[in-house]
Amino acid sequence: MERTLGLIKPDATAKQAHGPILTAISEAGLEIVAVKSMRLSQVDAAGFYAVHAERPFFGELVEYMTSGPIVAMVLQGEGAIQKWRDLMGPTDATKAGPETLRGRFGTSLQNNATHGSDAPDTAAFEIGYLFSGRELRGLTE
Ligand code: FUP
Repeated sequence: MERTLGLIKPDATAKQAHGPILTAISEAGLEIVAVKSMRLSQVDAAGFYAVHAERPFFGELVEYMTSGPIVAMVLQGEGAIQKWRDLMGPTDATKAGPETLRGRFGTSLQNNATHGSDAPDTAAFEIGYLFSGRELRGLTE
């Protein structure tokens, strides 16, 4: 069983897309191990996207990711990383088909509605960055 980190980004939560997105995840056969709503600080967002720190779009990406609430999810299943990325569609929402989540809810390369880890090592980093061990075991009160 593989795990991946999924995010519903501020543009999608602003248009109340988290309901249909969670439904699509369940219909795709992915298990939602943990889910929570949060607002990232600038430091949180910069650390999450540290791999992009030298890229020209980094500042705007951090601004956007801190512009409103997000929903963070740990998704589990066979081939969960690729399954979630297939469900999201390509990074650039303007190139994403209408059957994909980015095609349905995203509007641009930056405002692309969702995030998903791209490999097992990034999934482990991203899950650990946003979730504690007790949240993953359902032990929060
Ligand atoms: P993805 O793996 O699909 O999340 O895409 P990347 O890791 O390549 O990029 C991370 C985020 O940076 C994307 F969700 C969108 C944003 N981005 C831009 O805003 N501008 C760019 O030129 C490239 C990526």
